[in-house]
Amino acid sequence: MNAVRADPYEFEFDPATSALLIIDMQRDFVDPGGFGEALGNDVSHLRKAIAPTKRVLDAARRAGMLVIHTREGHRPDLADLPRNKKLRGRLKSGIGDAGPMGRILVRGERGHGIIDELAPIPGEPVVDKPGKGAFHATDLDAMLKNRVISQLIVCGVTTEVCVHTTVREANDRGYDCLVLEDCTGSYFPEFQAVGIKMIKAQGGIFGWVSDSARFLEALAGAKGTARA
Ligand code: C5J
Repeated sequence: MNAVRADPYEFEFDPATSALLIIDMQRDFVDPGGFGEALGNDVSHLRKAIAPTKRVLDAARRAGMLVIHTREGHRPDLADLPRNKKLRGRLKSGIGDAGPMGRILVRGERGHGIIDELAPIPGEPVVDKPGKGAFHATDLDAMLKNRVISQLIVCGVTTEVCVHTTVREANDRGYDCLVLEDCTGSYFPEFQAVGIKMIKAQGGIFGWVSDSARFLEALAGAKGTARA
């Protein structure tokens, strides 16, 4: 086993049974001019996660680890959009409406796509999820079980929403999650701080927290067990 320096204690992992899970690094959340910014959010808080996530992504690819990307969004006919999600926020322009980068959070639209810096490459599954959690109404659990994955290295946005929901879902399904703090982001610095704290509180109630540098150090020294 290899160990990453982490809180509340070291995270032991095997690259062959671990996957890098990158949550919702989509233009509409992260890029200037997208839906997130149109709602009045400062996307620079999220953009800080791009460079460290890219370093982790490159290293995971080199190590032969499974890499999975997720995107939050809906069918063009919006048949999978719950009414409460459509109505929430009383927005003038909400999900399914015309937005700055195409129809907001609709699959196939530019804003729904993953940012160029972290674009998936052939062979990397992309999970389209209609909810906040990556396990709800998706085949993520089956994909992980079929590949005998038991540990998730988690990056992405936003920390207190889709990252948290996914980590909680994963934890309840028996996966150990290591969240890389500098590879996550929230529009609200106070939510970022407390969201990260909550994961590792009480002996790691939802999982472990580390950062990209510590994970890269551990991966560089990892025993050669990754899949081909
Ligand atoms: C949100 C997400 N915040 N990916 N989505 O609606 O966290």
